[in-house]
Amino acid sequence: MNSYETFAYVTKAPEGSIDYKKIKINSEIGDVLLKPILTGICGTDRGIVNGALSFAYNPGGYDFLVIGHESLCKVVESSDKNFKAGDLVVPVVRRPGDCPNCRIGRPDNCSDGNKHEAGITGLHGFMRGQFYEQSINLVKVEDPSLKDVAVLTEPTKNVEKAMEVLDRVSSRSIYSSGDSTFLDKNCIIIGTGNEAFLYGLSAKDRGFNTYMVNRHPLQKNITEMLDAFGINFIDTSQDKDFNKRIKADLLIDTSGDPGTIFNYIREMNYNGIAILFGTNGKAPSTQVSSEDIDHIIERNITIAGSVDAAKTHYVKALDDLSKWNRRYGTVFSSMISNRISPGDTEIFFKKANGEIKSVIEWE
Ligand code: DN4
Ligand code: BGC
Ligand code: ZN
Repeated sequence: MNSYETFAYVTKAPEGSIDYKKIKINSEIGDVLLKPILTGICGTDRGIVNGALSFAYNPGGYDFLVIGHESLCKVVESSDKNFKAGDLVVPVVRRPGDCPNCRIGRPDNCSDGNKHEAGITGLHGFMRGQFYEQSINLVKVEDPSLKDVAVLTEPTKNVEKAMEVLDRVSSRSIYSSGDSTFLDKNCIIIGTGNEAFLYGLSAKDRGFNTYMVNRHPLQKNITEMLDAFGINFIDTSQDKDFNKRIKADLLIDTSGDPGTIFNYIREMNYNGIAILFGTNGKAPSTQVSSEDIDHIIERNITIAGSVDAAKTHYVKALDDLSKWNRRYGTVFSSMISNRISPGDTEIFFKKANGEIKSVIEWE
């Protein structure tokens, strides 16, 4: 058991708040001591800080939660011979409970809710000067050229899991076109944040005609990046009938906004698959009509939730990052658009100018 003091970003869950201060960790199990290099800020962190995610809670014995679940860390010392000082690692978010899925290494599919998530549900996260981890929870970054982008491993692992969901669910019918590809299939991604970008790259890799939508224009640096990736952007405040013009075979929601989600689901193509991913406890409710239900049934539309991912998806995510980094170079690495010093708390309330991914730079 390790006990120590360190500086950390702390919140109170689920009410929300954010503070950067010295904290005391009373006891922590772990054979590897880590220091973060970069930690990413995502929609989930902002949701917790703003009190919009009711599922977040503090670890037992603490009246606060160290926030942060996206990180690239450096090993400081290790008593596990598979890790040595200087190694780059990404710690996983979810820690298993005792259900059948958790016992086979799939806590992402936990069947009773008794798992924990670092920085989210009952376990301290990674936005702190140092922490101890059990080596089983670490994924090594073997490709040194990923140093600048490996902080994106965690958000990318969610995309790999969702694509696994797509593969499973799509096998209920012939989902590809007659020529065996997805080249005439449409993927619509709701939202233009970091997860939407990673979904866009993955959908493009699979051959989909890929569209990202938001209800306002985007800054030039963002549209230029989308052009480089071959992803279309639609500003639905201008193109109000886009949902009727282009019908989705694959819909991915990163907004958590029920009204917007149903605008697309009620127009989806036959055998369409909607993957719901965004969570926003403060989004307004919407009405679903009997025609909407008929549409879903008569066209064999699947609506699937997808959360988190398993260790295998972190490994696949690292391969994605290597591929995208090689293919798109600095356009890809500039997805890490804003670097912040420890202590800044404003970034949890307001996106930085031109933000795709803001990170805290610890060293
Ligand atoms: P984010 O950057 O806040 O992304 C949300 C995106 O949705 C932003 O681009 C929003 O635009 C956009 N948006 C909101 N409302 C609408 C709307 N009505 N129409 C179109 N676009 C809209 O966060 P992120 O990319 O880090 O994460 C995306 C979401 O996934 C968050 O809700 C996370 O909590 C959730 N998430 C889930 C998992 C999981 O299930 C993992 C990671 C994240 P704007 O308002 O910023 O302009 O495992
Ligand atoms: C994380 C997931 C986690 C989810 C909880 C996301 O931001 O990437 O690992 O399960 O939040 O909603
Ligand atoms: Zn996240």
